[in-house]
Amino acid sequence: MSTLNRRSLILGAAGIAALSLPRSVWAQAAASGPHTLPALPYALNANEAAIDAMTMELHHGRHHAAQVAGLNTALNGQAALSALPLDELLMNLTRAPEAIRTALRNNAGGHANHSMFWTIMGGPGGAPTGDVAEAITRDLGGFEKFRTDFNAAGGRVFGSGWVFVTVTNSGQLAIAIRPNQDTPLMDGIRVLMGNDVWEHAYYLRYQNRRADYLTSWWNVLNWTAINERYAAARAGTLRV
Ligand code: MN3
Repeated sequence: MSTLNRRSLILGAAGIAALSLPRSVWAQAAASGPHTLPALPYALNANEAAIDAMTMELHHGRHHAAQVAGLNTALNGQAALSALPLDELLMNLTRAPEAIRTALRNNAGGHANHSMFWTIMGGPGGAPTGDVAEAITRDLGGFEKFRTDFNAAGGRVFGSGWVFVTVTNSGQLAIAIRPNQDTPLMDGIRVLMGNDVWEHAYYLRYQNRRADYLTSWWNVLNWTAINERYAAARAGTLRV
């Protein structure tokens, strides 16, 4: 039996068992759990060229932290689901008990999206480098067109959501948008990079001017980190 099939059986059994549990089990708060808030890989003021330190502190320390806590709460008592890596959890949401599926979607999605988001910033911005630069030229029409199209896509997100660049295991890039905390990972598609266009990501400095935030964001990108993600995607080791 393959690992995947064995996991499917385990999840299936867990789902059946979970449905028979009283509703109050879902409401129990988990003080800790399988998922943890990653530390920022730089100081809170490292992205001042686009994002102020107070926004970074609230965004990471409150918003993202709340999603990690919410995810662990939703997973309370879910041994099989708790054992899954975050990306596999997102790829298997339909196997989760319906009572916790929305909480998992929102909180696991948010945890994955923000974990990616922190790692691709803290850099000097500028033009893309390395293999990513070549892929952008090949698949997205060059850096200027890519940046214009990406910002336009981010502007089209109605309400709250994300704009991403997805990557296949052969290195093909594409721009994608998702509402709320949804992620292409839910569709089995890997994420190279992405920008958070929820108002909490930019409102303190930019108020309602999302377009200005989208434009400034490129000034703090870390193309070295993005190239590392690109190499991992092609090696089949990129997770969230
Ligand atoms: Mn956010």
